[in-house]
Amino acid sequence: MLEWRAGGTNMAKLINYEEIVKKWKTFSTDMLLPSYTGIPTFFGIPSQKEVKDLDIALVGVPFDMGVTMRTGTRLGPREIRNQSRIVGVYNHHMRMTPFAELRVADVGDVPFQTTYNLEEAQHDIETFYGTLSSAGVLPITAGGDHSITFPILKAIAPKKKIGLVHFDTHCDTAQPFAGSGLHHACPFRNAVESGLVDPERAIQIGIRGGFELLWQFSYESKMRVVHIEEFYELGSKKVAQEIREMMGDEPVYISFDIDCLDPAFAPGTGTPAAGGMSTFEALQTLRGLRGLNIIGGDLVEVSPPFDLAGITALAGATIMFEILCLAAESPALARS
Ligand SMILES: [Mn+2]
Repeated sequence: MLEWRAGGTNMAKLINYEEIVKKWKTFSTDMLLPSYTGIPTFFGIPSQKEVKDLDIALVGVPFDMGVTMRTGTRLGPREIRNQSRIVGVYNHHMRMTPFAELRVADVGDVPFQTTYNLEEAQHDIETFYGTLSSAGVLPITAGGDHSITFPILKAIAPKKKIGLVHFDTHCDTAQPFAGSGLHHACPFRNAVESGLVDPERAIQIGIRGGFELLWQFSYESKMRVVHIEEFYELGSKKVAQEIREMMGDEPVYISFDIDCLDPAFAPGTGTPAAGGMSTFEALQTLRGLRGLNIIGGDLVEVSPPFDLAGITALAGATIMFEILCLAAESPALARS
């Protein structure tokens, strides 16, 4: 017999936990514990290393050796796990919980052989996601800096070029910098040049700030760049509609850099830029993307040392949950 250990007997009457255990494909008794107790996995779901029976794996990539400015995102996955316990398990907008429909687990963090060599570290990331991909498991990731997205795409993108929905302050299509072409400001240049992403089915949303001169590649390769001013002119509904038209039924990856949000909503990040969208506006845009053929997603660049009261990690966990819920409806999951 399960108990509501916080002692809220009224709550226990309202929610039939026995039914939840019976119906949910993903269940952990930690989900019943007060969110400030226990070991903080993503959303309180079970932690397991074995991936073969999963539909979706939640993965941490505690890596920040790809940054061009301030560090700290290596601590992102741990703090997002912590704040995710506050986010909970139910999506009020979609009226669903992905844990009832699918087998989802926190598969832990990417194990690194080395974090002191970008090329080798990216190889470790690619190897880990290759295992998930071979098992037919869809990954949703908490970073880490944005350099992690390129090796993830290398591991999971099918032979056909995929579409990209990218929220960010920066286009991240810069040239090599300080001796490396694998840093966090160029994953999407690498993804296009490697033939993983179709630039004409790539949209970059929320772009602004003084690094504009670095994004020439986005324009030359015909990626769709939605500056923050245009985002506000169009509104989240029209932007979501444009994304849906651009992506159709083809495979799509969603990459969300938390610095897309205004620093008022996400101060804890390495390269913040004032004048961004709110957490709500980002969520509203994502909510317009139900039914896309999502093959994976990530939430990157949360840097807890620069955060205040967990605002950024909470926003990150909330957006990660929204992407997870979108993925839960993806046709890409209809594999078995
Ligand atoms: Mn970025």
